[in-house]
Amino acid sequence: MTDLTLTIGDKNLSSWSFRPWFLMTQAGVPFAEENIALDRPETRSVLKEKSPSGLVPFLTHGDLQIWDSLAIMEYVADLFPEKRLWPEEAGARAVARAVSAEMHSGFSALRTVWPMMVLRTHPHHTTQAGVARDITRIDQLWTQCRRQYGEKSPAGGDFLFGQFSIADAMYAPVVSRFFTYGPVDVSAESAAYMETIRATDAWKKWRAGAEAEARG
Ligand SMILES: N[C@@H](CCC(=O)N[C@@H](CS)C(=O)NCC(=O)O)C(=O)O
Repeated sequence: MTDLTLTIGDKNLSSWSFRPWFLMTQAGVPFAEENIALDRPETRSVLKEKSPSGLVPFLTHGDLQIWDSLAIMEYVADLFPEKRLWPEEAGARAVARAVSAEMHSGFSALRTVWPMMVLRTHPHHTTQAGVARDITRIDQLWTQCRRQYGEKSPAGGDFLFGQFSIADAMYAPVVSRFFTYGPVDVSAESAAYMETIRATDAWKKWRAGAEAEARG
């Protein structure tokens, strides 16, 4: 199956684009990539013409268009069941979905005050209370996932649920933020998890893409 096209925004900035791109790249799902530069005078009209929601990312598969990062990843998981993009065990899968949904609908302080900027390091520090609360909760989630599922996973693996899953893709932009604005005060499990994400091929490829875009 090679007829999937994922349309994304700038690699330095577009955190929602990063998620399905990271998932599909890391899982070895074949797809073509289309880019729409954000923050340009023509961005609005291009998005309005091409994207069902006026936002990126969106996935095109024949006549079907799917907007929204999480829906795209669910669709990819359905198309490629052999990739096991959710944990196999029902309880772990339900928790992985809850963890992913919490990211999708939450952490607004972190997302607003610490926007993803893949190529930047320590642009500023802030002690804004909402950000601190979000960091605490994310640390708690990562630590709990690693202890209860990752470390006990029959298949092994250093990701949240052992083997790589959609939950990891949901949090990849948070890992990027923590490296940009950190250091953040997190558990040993969370710190190790951040290094696991940073060591993936998909992470390195996305970063190289951001650097290439910056060179123009
Ligand atoms: N809930 C959507 C959010 C998508 C979103 O907000 N995308 C941003 C980029 S990260 C966007 O398209 N912004 C349009 C713009 O900057 O003009 C998803 O999960 O995909």
